Amino acid sequence: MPKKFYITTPIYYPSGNLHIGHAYTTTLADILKRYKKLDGYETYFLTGSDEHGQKIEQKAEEENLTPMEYLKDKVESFKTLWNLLYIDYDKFIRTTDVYHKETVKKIFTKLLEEGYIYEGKYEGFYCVSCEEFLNFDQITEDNRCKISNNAVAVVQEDTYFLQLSKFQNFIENDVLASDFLIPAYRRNEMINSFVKPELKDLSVTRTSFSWGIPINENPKHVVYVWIDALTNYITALGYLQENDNNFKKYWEDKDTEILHLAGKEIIRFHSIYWPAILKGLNLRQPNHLLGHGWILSGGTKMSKSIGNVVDPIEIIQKYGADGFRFYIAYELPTEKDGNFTEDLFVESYNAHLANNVGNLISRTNQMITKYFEGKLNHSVIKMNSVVEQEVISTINNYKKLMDEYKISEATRVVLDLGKTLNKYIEEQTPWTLAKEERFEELEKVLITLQKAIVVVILLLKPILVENSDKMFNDMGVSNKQIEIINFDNILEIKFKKIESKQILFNRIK
Ligand code: ME8
Repeated sequence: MPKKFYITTPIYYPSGNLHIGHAYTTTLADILKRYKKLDGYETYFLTGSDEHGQKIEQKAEEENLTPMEYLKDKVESFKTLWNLLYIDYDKFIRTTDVYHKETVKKIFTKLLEEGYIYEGKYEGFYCVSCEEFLNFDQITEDNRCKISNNAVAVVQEDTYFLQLSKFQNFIENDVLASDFLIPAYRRNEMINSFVKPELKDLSVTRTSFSWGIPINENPKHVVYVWIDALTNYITALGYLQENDNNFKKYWEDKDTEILHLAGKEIIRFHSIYWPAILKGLNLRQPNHLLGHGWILSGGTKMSKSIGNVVDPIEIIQKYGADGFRFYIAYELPTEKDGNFTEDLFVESYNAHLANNVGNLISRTNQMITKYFEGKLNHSVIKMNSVVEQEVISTINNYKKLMDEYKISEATRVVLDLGKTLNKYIEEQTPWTLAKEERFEELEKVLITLQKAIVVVILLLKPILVENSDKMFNDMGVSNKQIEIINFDNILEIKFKKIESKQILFNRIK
């Protein structure tokens, strides 16, 4: 039985255009999916859009459109961005999809019947931009939301509450005491900020606006963001629906590795509310939540509501998807905040893709073509054993790090191998071996490089999706071989005569 992997991104609000922050999470998810696939897993990758709520209702009104009219173009623009970035998602869920709305109603009823939801009244602060009820410590002295900086509204309305207090013990002693939330330091953060001071019951319906899913029990109430949004991770798989094959396969089966990705501002919802909802529904818990840091711009979070955003499409059109994907993978480790500016991007591209990886492939391709007409005799001469050991330990380190979702560190290990190989060329001076007609030694050096470089290409394949086939071709790997290559057989693959020489990762001036 193949191993199984289910990965999700947050479903983004279509209240504005997506920016680099959204592209960050989705690209990380895509890289992990592609890695798992290469490692023999059956994979399922879910992304989508979170379409209900006051913010969307207001935006549509501003543009004189119905919410559905407003959403149409926005959702198309999400998909356009994902296509430009080579995002290989398996399903795109819209929370306005009928199956989702019907299932959310059933989920609500189930939680109500189980006694986890009760009717009451809410009074307090609300940030429309974040679609979030706020405590005193989440607002500034002049009544602004500390996250979005927008003025908060004071609301008072009838609502249903999810009785989080019933899950206090479970969240503290099971969920947050386990390895569920990554990175580990965020576990204490959640316990100290939200769980220890006592878990407050969560308002889960609204009556002051109508753009949402009306509950069966009382249609003047629409489900408020989190029960609608978080449950997408199971409604998309068919939970409580006629065809629930994917739900059985990717959720109920305990052997499936389930990973949610989310930015740090919504870790609370994913590590407290979501496990509580699942527990209330008597469903299994996901294996991990990777809560990542923010991409900053001018020192604060890059965000639609602040307006300090960089458009990913401009960067991709100027420099290609791979450069962008590489920057995300390597330069923005998930455990801390990071920066994106065009200068930093160009610097990174030149140092790693042009000078290291691109240069390595192009030099080696040229030497094999020039000295051996593109074909080396692998059946007689073996690769250098010291380099071979280094290659094997690189594959092992890389896999270990990727299995811990440490994409940046895993990428570093591959770049280090690239540097070692460039250094190997400098030390072996193949051009001198050629001049002195020491062809056997020369062939061994080039065989070593050819075999080691295809490992570099393979390990970067989940990231450099636009160019990886071209890179393999430049090293004499046929398209047929590319299809069957994996981490176990990479050192045994057969090479054909090198015919291509493509210009990859030129230095950006
Ligand atoms: O929160 N740096 O949607 P959203 C890094 N609909 N990541 C960023 C980022 C930044 N500057 N800005 C955004 C919502 N993101 C809800 C989610 S899920 C059940 C419902 C990414 O459009 C990051 O993943 O505000 C963050 O958590 C998400 O976009 C927020 O997207």
